[in-house]
Amino acid sequence: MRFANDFIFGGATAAYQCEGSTREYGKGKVAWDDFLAEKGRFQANPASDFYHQYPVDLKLCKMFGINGIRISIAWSRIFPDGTGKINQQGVDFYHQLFKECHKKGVEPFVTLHHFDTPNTLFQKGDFLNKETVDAFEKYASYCFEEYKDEVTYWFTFNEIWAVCTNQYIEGTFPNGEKYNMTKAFQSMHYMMLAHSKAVLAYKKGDYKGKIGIVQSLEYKYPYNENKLEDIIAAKNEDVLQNQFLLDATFLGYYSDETLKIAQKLCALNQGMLDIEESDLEIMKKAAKENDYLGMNYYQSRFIQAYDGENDIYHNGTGEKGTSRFRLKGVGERMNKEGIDRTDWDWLIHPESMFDMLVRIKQQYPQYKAIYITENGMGYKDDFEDGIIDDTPRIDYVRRHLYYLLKAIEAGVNVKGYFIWSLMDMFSWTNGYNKRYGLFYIDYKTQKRYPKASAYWYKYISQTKELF
Ligand code: BGP
Repeated sequence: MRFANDFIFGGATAAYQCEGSTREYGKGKVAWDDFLAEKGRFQANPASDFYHQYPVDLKLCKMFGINGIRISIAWSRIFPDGTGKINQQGVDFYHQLFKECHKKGVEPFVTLHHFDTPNTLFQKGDFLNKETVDAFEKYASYCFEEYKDEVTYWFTFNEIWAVCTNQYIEGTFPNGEKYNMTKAFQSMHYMMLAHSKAVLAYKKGDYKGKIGIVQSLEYKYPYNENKLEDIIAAKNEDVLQNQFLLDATFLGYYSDETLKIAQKLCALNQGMLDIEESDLEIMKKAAKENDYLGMNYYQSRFIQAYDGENDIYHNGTGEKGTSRFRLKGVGERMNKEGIDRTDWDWLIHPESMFDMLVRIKQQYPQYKAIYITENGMGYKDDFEDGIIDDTPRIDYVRRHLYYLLKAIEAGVNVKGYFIWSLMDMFSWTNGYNKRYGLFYIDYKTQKRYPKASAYWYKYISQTKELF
């Protein structure tokens, strides 16, 4: 089996993780700026200095057969306070960037929000406050019009689940709150409302391009598939991360099963989800208009029933075996014999990508197309004698592409694959020793070096065959 000739072999980036210049050129503050400074472990400057180095990165794309790039616009570069005053320098920067993409024959796939709500809105409650929903719609509409000649492929949000779990359950994103299921669900709902409003605004504008959303999905298997408690635990986690957001995306409402489980999980915090009928009206209209789903896929989970105290520990250093994720009344994530893990305890389980793709086709037959918008392996790359041998990363990607091809064979319409990441960059909760790039970055000099995976990826994109 081969990849279709128009298949996108892309590389993914995100503004805050690669641009650097976080407080320069008129950019407004985001909550991360202070959060990282307080923690004192690492910061997002200069990161990969994409703000200045993008011509180099796009040249590398062209040289290495990478025909698509995921870029996100930093909302606070355009609207430093989230709404109101526009920062022309920021507007111009993205014009230049998109123009350079086209000059190099690299199609930009542009995300409007990748974990970086402007601080002014964040401090007022972020997406728990409907003011942010409306501000997002305005920002999105501004970008649709401003960049209509340069951007054909839009995504509203990157990984609503990651935002909400890390902000309100795991406590690894600002403001570091933990175990608040109700806030996580409520914020997911309002972000889906914001997505829906932006999709409808785009379609109303009658632009020539397409629009969708990026969700981060993980297949949830019961640890013991013969044990009812584990089956229930796996379903809890599935609704929490996958089904709640997939329902909102494809149906525009929450199925009875989804709602029942969501309310059960909110009740664990004596909370209740507030979903207004008028929100659902908007979401139902928008659900029909999504042109594609972006699916970020890294790993699966094996869940067993858990009734002890909440206990989450994030392995942000790469010390294998230190992660814990146990949520009272929801479930506990387990390792599984025979399934290897990265140093950050992410399970390497490529078959599960096939299971997730087929599930979407079966459960939501109305989906139109899917792009794998992120997949890749965090690895402690060594730079030895000018050679960066990242064979484990090549294996990881090869095995995922194999199951992706199998899913296409099974009838799933997958149009492209973006490796996370194009080049090494800042990792939100892990810093700089967790590298993902096809291109190694020496952060002192900002020089780029192709890793073995870059040469391998080039070969695949040129031949359209998997080796
Ligand atoms: C996704 C995000 C990316 C990126 C990636 C790797 O959730 O969309 O921004 O960071 O995961 O995650 P990490 O950097 O935590 O290893």
